[in-house]
Amino acid sequence: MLSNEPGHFYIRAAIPCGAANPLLKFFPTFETMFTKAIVRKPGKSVVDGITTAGLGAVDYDKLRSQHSKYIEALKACGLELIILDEMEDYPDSVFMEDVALLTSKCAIITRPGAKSRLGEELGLRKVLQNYYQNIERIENPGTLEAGDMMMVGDHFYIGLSERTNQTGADQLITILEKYGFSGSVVHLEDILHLKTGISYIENNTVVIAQPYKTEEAFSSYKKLWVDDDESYAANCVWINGHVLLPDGNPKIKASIINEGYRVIELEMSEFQKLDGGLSCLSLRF
Ligand code: CIR
Repeated sequence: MLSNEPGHFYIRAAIPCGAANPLLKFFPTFETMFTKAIVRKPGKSVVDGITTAGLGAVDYDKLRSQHSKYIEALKACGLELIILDEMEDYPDSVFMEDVALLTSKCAIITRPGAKSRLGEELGLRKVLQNYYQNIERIENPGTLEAGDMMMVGDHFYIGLSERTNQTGADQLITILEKYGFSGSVVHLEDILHLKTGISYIENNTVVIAQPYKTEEAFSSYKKLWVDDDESYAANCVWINGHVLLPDGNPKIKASIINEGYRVIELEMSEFQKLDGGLSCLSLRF
């Protein structure tokens, strides 16, 4: 099936697709192709972003350089970049992923659960209108940050966290079903967002950290386990056969390469100080 709706399109491979398929290493068959990404430039206020990391002060110049390299990596994966201006009033606005969920049929503007982030989503409709006919939104009292959403084909896992509440999740599921998608919730504890600890890298495979050891929701996936000393790398990003990975995580890097993916390592120290991972920095569609 090939569909060219606004946003990403899907190519369903005629041959069985999966990491278990030894052909994958030689003939990668992509289920999702992304063509674009939206990022937001980090403002100077980013150094005051929300954090629990305790990793010290953010070096703004270094962060900007890391952000530029991130953009180059997205381009190297074949994406066209849409780069939005800084929002100095919103220190965490560089973490673009949280304010919208982009699907192949609609865009959903979220309603951040962190008080200091509420408002980051305003103005986004104007940008998304260039790419989507169907734009939905999460309404008060729903809260939802898209770092809590993990897309697996037509299904969306929704983490219930301190940022995403049941009302937000219910609203999202109603919207998803309207477009022929489905959604299910995963209860989170001691983790910021769902994707802080798990990333779907296509081919029925997840990169997954220990907090999800007993999580039934992911039982059917092939799992590449991330050890505790590399837990930050559980947030990685699949783009068109590549996997973006934070540098300094040799064990999970080797596992991902062994599955036939091309790994691009990126220095992320300044974003890690702000509890932000690789997926948080862009909306891919
Ligand atoms: C926050 O706490 O909201 C930001 N400092 C980090 C957001 C990370 N976003 C994500 O995991 N999707």
